[in-house]
Amino acid sequence: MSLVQELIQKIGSLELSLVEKLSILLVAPFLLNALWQFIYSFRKDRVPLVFHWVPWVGSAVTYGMQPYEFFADCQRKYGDVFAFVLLGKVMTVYLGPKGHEFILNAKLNDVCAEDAYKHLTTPVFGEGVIYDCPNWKLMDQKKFVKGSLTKDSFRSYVPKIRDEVLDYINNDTNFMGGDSKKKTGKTNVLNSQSELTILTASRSLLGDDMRKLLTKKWAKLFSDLDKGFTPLNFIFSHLPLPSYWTRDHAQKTISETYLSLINKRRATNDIGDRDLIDSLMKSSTYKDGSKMTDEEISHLLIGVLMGGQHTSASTSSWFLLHLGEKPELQEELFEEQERVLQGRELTYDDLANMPLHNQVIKETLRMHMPLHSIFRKVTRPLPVPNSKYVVPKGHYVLVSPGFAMTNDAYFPNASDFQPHRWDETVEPVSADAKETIDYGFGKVSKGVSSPYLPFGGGRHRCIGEHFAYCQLGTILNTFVRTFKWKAVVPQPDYTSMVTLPEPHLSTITWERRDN
Ligand code: X2N
Ligand code: HEM
Repeated sequence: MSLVQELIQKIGSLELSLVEKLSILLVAPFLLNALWQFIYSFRKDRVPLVFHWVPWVGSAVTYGMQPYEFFADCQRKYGDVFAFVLLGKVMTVYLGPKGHEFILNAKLNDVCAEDAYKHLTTPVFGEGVIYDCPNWKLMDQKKFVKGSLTKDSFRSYVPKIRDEVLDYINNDTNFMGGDSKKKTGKTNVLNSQSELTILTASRSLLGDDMRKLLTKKWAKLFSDLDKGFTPLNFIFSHLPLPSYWTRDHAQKTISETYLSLINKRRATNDIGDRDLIDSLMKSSTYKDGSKMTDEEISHLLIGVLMGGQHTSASTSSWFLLHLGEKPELQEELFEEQERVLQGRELTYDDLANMPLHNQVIKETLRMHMPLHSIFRKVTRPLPVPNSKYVVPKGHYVLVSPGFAMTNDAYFPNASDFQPHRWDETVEPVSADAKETIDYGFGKVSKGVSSPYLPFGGGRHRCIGEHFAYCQLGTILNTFVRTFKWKAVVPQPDYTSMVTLPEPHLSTITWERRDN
């Protein structure tokens, strides 16, 4: 008989009224949980655990609402290393650059990203890719995708992305709705930027055929899939809820559509150098000689598009809102374009000559790193360097570069949006920062102790950085060319997958420059 059953029986046999017995049963879990924490606090080999009243839930609400405030609070009480309970999981946090190193450069044998993410990602992307395969396959998949994200491909993407943005601005009801006489208006950027992101990413990475499919009928499917990519899905991968069924149906329909395009291209021998699909069809042989199946390619396409969607839409929403508070910066950006372009249309190579545009993106990512928490599951007892602590197998580690990036200790006046803080930044030239390492998808920086890591670091580092800068730079250029706008920057909402601006307050008021 379990201890709990025994306790319940003991309580049952006590000479108390029913109400008294029930209240003991209700209160007991809380008291036992508190007692357990008290005893646990004596273990000198364990990271200090943040006290919580509600078993299982733990600190979920304070963390979920304001993670950076929660971390700052814990840092004051416990220092840079502490643990908290998040919905049944024990999360060990290590704040600051040493934490970046500890977690992002942890050994493959000690921590595991698959076990932290696969419940969320596999039903959305599909089987056999990203976190539903061994790590060496992920490294190869990242190599395959990265192989298609070249300067040449970006050169062909910039005019397509610009074309999509202009078409959207002119014709979508979020902006001019086809009325060329309309000179001013209000737009919810969260709506407009998520649509613009999927349109521009599909047109460039998936090609014209897939872009043409993005009509009203398809918008529903994409939104269904999207609704399956939330923190709720991170906590519960399968629940008997309609949003879970529509997620599964959308995954199936979208991957079948990608698969039929792959089949069509193969059947007509129509494989070129147009997009990511062509590229994956030509090079997706793993290092052990086996090939990705076409179905796996279609799942990888979903994963890559889904990842880029949330991060990029959030970033462009934020920069539009911040620039809306800084009309003088909009003018500086406009002048930068005039100086570089002199009336020409934008090309990819121009983007490199527009430092202020890139600094706007860089500063936006500093203040609003889309992923406020990065997780790994611990698979082997993991000693915390320079301490007596060991993180046991089965616990999780959490790293938050976004915490350092919004901290005055590393970025003076961290809460001010100042793209000019990056003027004349010389990248760190310490030996540590210059050294690189290749985990199988190209060279990345070996050290990850920079406080600025919006794209993560180590073997799971992002490969989408250059595509994101290409897409975001082109969107920013096109907005600055077309509009002047005003906005008030809202608070971040941390309860979604990425740190979004508060949805109901994400409006800009624009006026056309060619008034
Ligand atoms: C219930 C407050 O809301 O009381 F996508 F090919 C594709 C990122 C996983 C973030 C998990 C938990 C928030 C609880 C709030 C690809 C581009 C990737 C990279 C508590 C009451 C996927 C889970 C978010 C926990 C926050 C990262 C992404 N580049 N994309 N209480 O995945 O990279 C990809 C990679 C994750 C999270 C959370 C709560 C490759 C509440 C209120 C409520 N989080 N979260 N990507 N919480 N409450 C990606 C790595 C991977
Ligand atoms: C990984 C951020 C855009 C594809 C990551 C990681 C971060 C990140 C922090 C590391 C996750 C971890 O360690 O658990 C961002 C930001 C983006 C962005 C801030 C935009 C502003 C993109 C885009 C793509 C992409 C556009 C695809 C074209 C990936 C992939 C990984 C990754 C494949 C590797 C996942 C792994 O190895 O576990 N990204 N990302 N990302 N990202 Fe991005």
